[in-house]
Amino acid sequence: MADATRLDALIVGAGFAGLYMLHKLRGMGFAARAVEAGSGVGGTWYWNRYPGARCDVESMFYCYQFDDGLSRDWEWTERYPAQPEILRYANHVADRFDLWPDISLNTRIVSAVHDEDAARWRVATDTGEAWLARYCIMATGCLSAANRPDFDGLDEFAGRVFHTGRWPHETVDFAGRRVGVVGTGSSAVQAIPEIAKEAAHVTVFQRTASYVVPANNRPLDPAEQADIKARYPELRAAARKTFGGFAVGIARQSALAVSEDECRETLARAWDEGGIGFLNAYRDFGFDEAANRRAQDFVRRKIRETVQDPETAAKLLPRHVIGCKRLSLGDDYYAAFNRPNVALVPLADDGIGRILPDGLTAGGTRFRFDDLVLATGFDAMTGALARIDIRGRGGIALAEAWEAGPRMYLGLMSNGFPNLFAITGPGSPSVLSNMMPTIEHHVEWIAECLGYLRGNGISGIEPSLDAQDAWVEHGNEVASKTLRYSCSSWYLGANVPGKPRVFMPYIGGMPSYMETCAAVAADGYRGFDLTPG
Ligand code: NA7
Repeated sequence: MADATRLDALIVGAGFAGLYMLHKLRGMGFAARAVEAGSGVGGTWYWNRYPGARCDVESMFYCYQFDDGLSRDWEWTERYPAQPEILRYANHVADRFDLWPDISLNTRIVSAVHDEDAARWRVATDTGEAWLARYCIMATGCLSAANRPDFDGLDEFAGRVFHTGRWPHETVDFAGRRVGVVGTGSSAVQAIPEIAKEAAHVTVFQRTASYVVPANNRPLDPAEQADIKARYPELRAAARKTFGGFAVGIARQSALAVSEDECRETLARAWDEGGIGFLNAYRDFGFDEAANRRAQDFVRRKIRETVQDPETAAKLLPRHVIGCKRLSLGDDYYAAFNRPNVALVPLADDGIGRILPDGLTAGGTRFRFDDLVLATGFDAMTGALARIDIRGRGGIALAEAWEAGPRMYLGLMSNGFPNLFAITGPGSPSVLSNMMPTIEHHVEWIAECLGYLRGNGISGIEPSLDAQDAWVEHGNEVASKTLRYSCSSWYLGANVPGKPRVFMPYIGGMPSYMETCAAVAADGYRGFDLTPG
């Protein structure tokens, strides 16, 4: 470590969070560097290259707002951006702001250890490089650590194994192949119809049936795009006032205040419009079980109408609260099961039995295929941090401090880990919101904070235990009032065996969250201990 390179700020990750953080800090005169495990920038959109990968937030709002020139010049082609287009956008941003000289690619951070005497983070990489940084900023993403189940026999599978979140860069040819897909979450919902177009046969192994509403994707009309751009200031300001920072707000009316027919008509309009706004059609889908059942019934009816074989349709009917797990968007998921080359296998409680060289067993039945696609999601929100050996004051490991679940103040910092920030960390709205403006909000808060520390001769910042405990308690309390607690979702860590069940994102809504963050800063970083020097 003797020849560690000194920096003001080391940023872990060069996805949208890392790119903007780097740009922002460089602009303030800080010596900053982003270190990225991938061979390119883009984070989520670098790794998730599976067929059909597309964002479920509309293009015109899934983009940075910090630079008017960028907003003006970049043209999106579709209502929802496909992965290659988002990746091009990330690369355009890196080019436009000349970020490349300060990004290390193909470099994975393996450890970050706080050196109390030096008041610096000693950061080591898998390439043998070392950095000594005053600030360490985790821009590691919420859905970046792939969840690869430890299936018995997986290593013995003779064919190709793909994880949707670690898709190869070269084109994968499924022509003439029999493909097994495990998982029916958002990634599978997008990938299955595309793979089925090409493969000889697809067998889908479903543990939990998903609610899928149409995206209603379409090309973006240039006039429509120009109109939205012209109205960006007002539209973005309006979005900031919505719960999730999306372009669509939540209706004020209860689903139970109208007749069943009227509710169905409203939902039919939302269905035809497409998008995650479907669940915003009434205000209480997220809070009231009876209201929620109306939306559930609506989608179940749509599944029965779409899927021709009644037995298959019945197997596809979800049973849980809608919106409890992340709602999936897809225009052709249910219809894919009408294809003669797609079969659905609901898994019993004992799940996948064993992977065999040419397939797998489940429920005592043997299924044969050539390629295995694991659409099994992510160790969300904490996984990417847990995979780095992070040690704070007194050598305490983050994994140990978070043994019973993540603990952060405002989802930004954790007690015992001075000068270590997370962008969209657990305890912030993150995955419940539109990630782009949410990322920008955190980046700007952190940048302002570092500017404040520098301007006031402060060398260290760390949340007090009291403030952190109160925030975590508040987060739990808010979450307990919603229906999100009622199913096994990745929001709760329930998809990863052994992970503590804690509702990780903050569900109090973006407006109040942003207000709190601003008030904390305006109050001289209330709840944080500041170290002069
Ligand atoms: P998700 O939404 O976590 O979906 C993963 C799917 O894989 C889901 O159907 C899981 O069933 C299934 N799964 C996970 N582990 C297993 C095992 N061990 N056996 C069988 N099936 C399993 O991940 P995605 O990548 O689709 O989407 C992640 C987010 O990206 C999404 O929410 C959007 O925000 C974008 P389960 O439901 O846990 O029973």
